[in-house]
Amino acid sequence: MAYHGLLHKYGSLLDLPTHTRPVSLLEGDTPLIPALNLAREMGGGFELFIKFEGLNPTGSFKDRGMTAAVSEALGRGATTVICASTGNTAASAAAYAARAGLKSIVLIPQGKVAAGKLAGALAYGAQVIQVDGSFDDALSLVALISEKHSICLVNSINPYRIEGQKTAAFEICDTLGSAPDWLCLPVGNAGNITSYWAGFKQYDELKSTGLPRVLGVQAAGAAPLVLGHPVDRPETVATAICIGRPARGEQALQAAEESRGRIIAATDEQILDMQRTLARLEGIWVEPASAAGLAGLAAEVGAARLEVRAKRIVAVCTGHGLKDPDIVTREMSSPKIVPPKLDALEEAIL
Ligand code: AN7
Repeated sequence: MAYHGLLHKYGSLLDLPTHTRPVSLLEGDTPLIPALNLAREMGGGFELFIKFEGLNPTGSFKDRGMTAAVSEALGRGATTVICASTGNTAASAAAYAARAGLKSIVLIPQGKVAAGKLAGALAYGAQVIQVDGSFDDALSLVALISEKHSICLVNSINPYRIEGQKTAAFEICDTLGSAPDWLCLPVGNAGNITSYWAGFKQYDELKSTGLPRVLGVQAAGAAPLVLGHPVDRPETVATAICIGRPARGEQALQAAEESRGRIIAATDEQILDMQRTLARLEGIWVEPASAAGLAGLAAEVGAARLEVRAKRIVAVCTGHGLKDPDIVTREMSSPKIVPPKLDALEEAIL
């Protein structure tokens, strides 16, 4: 059967107003890839799957919530959408707004957004404003301006973002036949973890698919939910999750507690190490933030803080490696140059 996108497939399970007018890029339906090599590297004895959300139309998981939020905004008669973003929300909002014929404005923290994300937002025609401040400053600003003017806010404070994002949990259950034992994922502004938990609970009530325990992972330099207080100057190489005051922090903590899971922090070194390992062992290249969930999992398993024997684990990889190519190339010396001669090539590679 032809695929018509998430609102078509799961719309009846999402709490969206009747005025909603679907705007879709055929997002979702992302693969759940078995990661045998990585599971073995972590010690083996369990099943590990990667939900590769970087394969969505704009290269990140944000497209799931954005199809819902922009569809609702269009149906309501909005003409302009706005968001604050560490990059992926910006690119997604810009793409869906373009498709809907809406104007999009995105606020990004100056100098802290990966090249592929900024380029995306510009390519899709967004008006991009850099804020001389953090993501959290930008989020406060868009909240204020959308209250004062008729501009639709499409950050995950917007409830329809959460509705659309729940579909990732539905897909995992549909593919596996039940919820996994553990779900691990990166946590920034905490919309995604909130949505997964809501989605799993809804599906369990409907289809008795069970509930996973949730392991949320923040970057150590931006870990307000681990520290128990906001972080005024968050710092991490995983720019996507460089967030000090998560809008849905309370709900993230609730998801961890209700699921008998937890929220932990991974260092930048652990995150970059996992990004490399995942690419080299599995052929799956994700952006740094997207490796945080797996980095946290590896640390917990390695320290025997998490019992994984015979368990089924799903790791959510939220964004594609192509979003942030600099992080890889800047650490490496540039590839060797040879003259166009066979003997020179032989000498270089054999
Ligand atoms: C790749 O784009 O907040 O905990 O403004 O881009 O739901 O915020 C991005 C977040 C994880 C964290 N992985 O998700 C934004 C933004 C990637 C991300 C997260 C983000 P949330």
